[in-house]
Amino acid sequence: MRYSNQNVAVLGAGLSGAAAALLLRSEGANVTVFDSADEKKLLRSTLDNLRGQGVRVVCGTDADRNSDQYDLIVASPGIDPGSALGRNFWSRKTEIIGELELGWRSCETPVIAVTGTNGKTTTTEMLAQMLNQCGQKTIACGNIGKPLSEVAREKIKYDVLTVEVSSFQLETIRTFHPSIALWLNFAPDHLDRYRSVAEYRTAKLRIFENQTSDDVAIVNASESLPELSARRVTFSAYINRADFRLSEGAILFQNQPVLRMSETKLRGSHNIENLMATLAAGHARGLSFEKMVPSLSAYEPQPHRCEFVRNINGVDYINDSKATNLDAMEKALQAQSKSVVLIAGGKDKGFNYQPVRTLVSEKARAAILIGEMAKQIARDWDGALKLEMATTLADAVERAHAAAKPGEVVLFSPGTSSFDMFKSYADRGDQFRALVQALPQ
Ligand code: UMA
Repeated sequence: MRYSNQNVAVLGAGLSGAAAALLLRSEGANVTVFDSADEKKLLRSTLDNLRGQGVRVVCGTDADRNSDQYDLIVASPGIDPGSALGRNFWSRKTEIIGELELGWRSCETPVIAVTGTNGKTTTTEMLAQMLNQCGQKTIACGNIGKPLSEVAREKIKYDVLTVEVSSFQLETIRTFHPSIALWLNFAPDHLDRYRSVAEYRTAKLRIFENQTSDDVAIVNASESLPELSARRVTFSAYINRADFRLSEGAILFQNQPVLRMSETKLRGSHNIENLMATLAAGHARGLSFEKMVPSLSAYEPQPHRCEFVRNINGVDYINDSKATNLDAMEKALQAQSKSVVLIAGGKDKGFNYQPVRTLVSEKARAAILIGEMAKQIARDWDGALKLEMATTLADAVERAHAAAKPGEVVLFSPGTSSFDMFKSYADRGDQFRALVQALPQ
C-alpha cells in the first residue's frame, strides 16, 4: 500500500479533505484531519464517517496551533496558505500537496483537465456527457463537486476522467499531468486569495506544467499563453485563424462546418467557445464530429447559468447566480437583447465594479444592490444608472418586481461569490428562483 504507516495531516474537513483522508486510509496511512472551524459548525455525518474509518479529527484553535510532525501534508483547495491553519502547516519543512495531486498519484486513468475563469463547470459536464454517449466511459469530477481522490478510491474503471480544475487546486500540484488540458478563458477573479491577477494566472497556468509533446493543449486563441510543450489546438468565436472558429452561426474546424448553434440549446458567445473546446477535446480523443453532434445538440444548460425562471406580466426573470466574478456578469449582460433591471452584489472578493460600469449603463436601466459589496458598487456605478440598495435578496426581488416594466428582464447576476449571505452560489440561485416563483402574477 502506497502510504503504509505514514503519518499524514489533511487540512480541511470539507469535501476534498474527507475524500483525501479516506483515500489515504484505504492506502494504509495514519490520518489526522485538521479544520479551523469549531467542531459544531462542521457536518456531523462527515466527522462520524471519518472517525468510523479510524481518522483522527482536530478542530478549531487546536488545529491552528497543532505542532505534531507528519510525513506528508495534504491541503484542501480552500485553505489559503496565509490563513491561521495554512501558516501553521506551510511553515514546516514537510512536503505539502493538494487533494488534486493526491488523487492523481493514485489514479491510473488518463485525465482531461478543464480550467478557465468561467465556463469550466458547463464544459466539464457537457464533455463528460458527450464522451459517455459516444462510448468513452468517463466521470465529471474535481472542482465540479466530486473530488478526484474519491474517484481514485472507488477504483471504478473509466476510459478517461474529465476533471474540472481550479487555480486553488493547481497551486499545490507536483506531478499532475493531464493528457488533454483545456484553457477556456481568463479574467480577474479570487483577489481575496491572490495578491495580484498575475499570481492567479500563474497558478492556473500550472495546468500545462507536466504536459509533453504527446499531449494536447486546447486553448482560447485570444489568450497570449507562454510556449507550451503539448500540441496546441486553438478555438475562438472571434479570431479567424483559430482551428475551431465561428462563421455564420456555425462552428468550423479547419474551415469545414461541424455544428450549427441553432442545433443546440446553448446561447451566447461564451457558450460557443465552450462548445468549441468540447468538440476539440472529443476530436483529440479520436471521436468524429458526426458522432459528437447529437449529444451536444441535446445538452441542456444547467441551473444558475442564465437560467430562465419565469415571465411575469411581460418581464423575464433570469437566474445567473453562477456569475461569481465580473467576467461572468459581463457575458450575461452582453447576451441580453432587452432592457435589464440588474440585481448584483455579494461577497467582497477584493475587486471593484468599475470595469463593467459602461456596459451596465448601456444594458441596464436600474440596478439593485445587495451584500457586502453593495456600497462599493454604488460608488463605482454612481451616476451611470438608477441604483437602489436592498437589505436582503427577498427585498431585492421585490424592488426589481416593482421597478421592471413589460418587455424588460430582471437579471440576477451578482458578479461575485455568495458566501457573505448564502452557503454557495447554488443556494443563492435556489433562493432567488423560489422568491421569483412566489411573486404574484
Ligand atoms: N478551512 C479551514 N481553514 C481555512 C479555510 C478553510 O479549516 O483557512 C476549512 C473549512 O472550515 C471547511 C473546509 O476547510 O470545513 C473546506 O475546505 P474547502 O474550502 O477546500 O472546501 P471543500 O468542501 O473541500 O470543497 C472544495 C472546493 N472548494 C474550494 O475550492 C473553495 C469545491 O469547489 C470543490 O467542489 C470541492 O473541493 C471538490 O473538489 C467550490 C468552489 O467554490 C465549488 N471552487 C472555487 C471556484 O469554482 O471558483 C475555486
